[in-house]
Amino acid sequence: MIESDPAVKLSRNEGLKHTHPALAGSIASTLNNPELDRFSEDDYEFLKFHGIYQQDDRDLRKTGKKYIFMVRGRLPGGLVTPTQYLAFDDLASRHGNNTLRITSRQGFQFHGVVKSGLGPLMKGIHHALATTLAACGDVNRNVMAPPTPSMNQLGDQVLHDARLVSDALLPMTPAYHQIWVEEVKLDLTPESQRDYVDPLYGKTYLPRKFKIAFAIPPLNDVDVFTNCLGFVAVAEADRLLGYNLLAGGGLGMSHGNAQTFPRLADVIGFFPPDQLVAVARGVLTIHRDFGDRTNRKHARLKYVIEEQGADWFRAELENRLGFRLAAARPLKFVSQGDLFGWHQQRDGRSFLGLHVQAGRIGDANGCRLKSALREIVELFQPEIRLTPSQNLILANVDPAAMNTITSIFERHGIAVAHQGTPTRRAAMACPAMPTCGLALAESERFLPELITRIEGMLVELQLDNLEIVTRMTGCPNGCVRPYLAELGLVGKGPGRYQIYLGGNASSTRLNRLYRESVKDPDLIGELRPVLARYARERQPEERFGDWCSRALWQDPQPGAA
Ligand code: SRM
Ligand code: SF4
Repeated sequence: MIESDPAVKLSRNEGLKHTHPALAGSIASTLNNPELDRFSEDDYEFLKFHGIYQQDDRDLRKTGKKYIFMVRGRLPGGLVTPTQYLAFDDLASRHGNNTLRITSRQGFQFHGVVKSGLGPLMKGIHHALATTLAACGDVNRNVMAPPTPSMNQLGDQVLHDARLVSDALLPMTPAYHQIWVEEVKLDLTPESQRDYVDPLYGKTYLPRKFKIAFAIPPLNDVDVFTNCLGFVAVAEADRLLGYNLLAGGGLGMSHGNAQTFPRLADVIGFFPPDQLVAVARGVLTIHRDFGDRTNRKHARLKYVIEEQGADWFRAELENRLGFRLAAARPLKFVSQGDLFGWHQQRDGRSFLGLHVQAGRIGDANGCRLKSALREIVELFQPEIRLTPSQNLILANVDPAAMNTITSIFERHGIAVAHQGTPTRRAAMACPAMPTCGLALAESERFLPELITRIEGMLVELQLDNLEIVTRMTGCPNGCVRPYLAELGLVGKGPGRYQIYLGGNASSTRLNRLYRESVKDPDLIGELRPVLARYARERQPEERFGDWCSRALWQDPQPGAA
């Protein structure tokens, strides 16, 4: 609670939030000024709370900066109605770079939007009954939940709970609607905005972002331990008994700054379903009140729990809740990732799991995924679900439509029955170049070629059908959670990567740094001897990540559950 101590120097963002608590800044006047192609540095910080990032096309920097915007949709549990999907597809063609990007938190991103397209894009998203409010910024972000159409009633209940929590934690600022939807003329002077106080977040919101995920064991398809707050369903015969509460996960770190590190959440306790929203608010307000507001690199809930301890955290939460949490129930995860191909739902209808390379829905290289999806959604109106592994599910499909859908995909160059090797399907990459201002190296654009090289090496070593969970990022912020992968590649500089090895199949163990900086052409050369040794030494059924964790280091790497 350092905010009230005048001797403490707060970060720049704290000052901005304090003087503009409604988060409007001067966004509206810049938006309506056709002479300007960008927003001010201050407004850039407020735009994030509205789900918008000001970027520039880094491929074009040599010839001068071209400002573009990324817009991120908030879609709890990754649920998208067919009408929304068609609207997003259309908006991406008209105002974006003609692609939709599935994010690693089940959201959609529009890239390459120019300033004059921002207003119509935002309005279009609103008309599709979706929002970008709080998709970014110092607030609770998109809430993740298992997207696979439920094989039992529990899945529906958990999705419902995820949406409940998401709604309960939304900021209330009227600025979003006034700027992007109603076009009401706002009194934008700082004086008029100065006294606004959000009922939950207060005047200065959170010290930093906050992330929540729901999981249903034994599947950990949301990487629940990497979230600030995790809810793990505990059930008996398909009936939800309550949730195990996890807190203090997070992955972002900076090269050369040992004060920053990836951390898995602690298991705190168990509570019944009717306390869900109270517990979510309790954890969020601990972050609000105890998070570091002086140093944004140290401002995540994970550092509060690391430094104060899980017992302190539990006592503080119980104090806020006014009741004690029960002891955590046993919890075990066995796998992460998605199902691919056609499967049957509990209600007799079908769903299709579709691999989307690095989450990018577009028409390129003979694979016209965007066009295929548009045709299929128009014809059959399936529900769309976005997965935390950047894939897509077409749900609630009439079994009679399966063959036609499969053939539409085939006509557009997509083989539903053979969606790539296990390693390709299990790979993820963040956007990095050319849109991400923080990228040190390529990621999404490099992934397809890198996987082709890995596939070649696996054939050479007679490991063809091996699944190696591979995740690549252009910098150490960890946007596709590379620190849990069996093979993690993290950008160190142009064309150079750190290699991390030793994550497990259930996403419950952090991997370890194996090589500090390897040039892109040397990556396979570094990996081949490790894979060759694994091929010789592995136990029956032993995964690559488990072997690395056991054989490459003397001391065991701690895991979660
Ligand atoms: Fe992220 C910043 C993309 C999930 C940790 N992330 C960014 C920005 C906005 C760059 C920026 O600040 O200028 C990236 C935009 C790139 C672009 O051009 O689109 C970006 N992050 C993404 C997405 C799109 C990656 C993807 O491949 O899907 C994901 C959007 C999820 C969503 O829908 O909300 C995304 N980011 C994550 C995750 C994974 C997760 O949440 O499960 C993490 C690690 C978990 C965590 O938060 O610890 C993550 N992103 C970061 C960080 C480091 C935060 C930290 O604690 O240090 C940054 C940098 C920052 O916030 O300053 C960052
Ligand atoms: Fe950008 Fe780094 Fe996130 Fe990749 S991991 S999107 S390079 S911030």
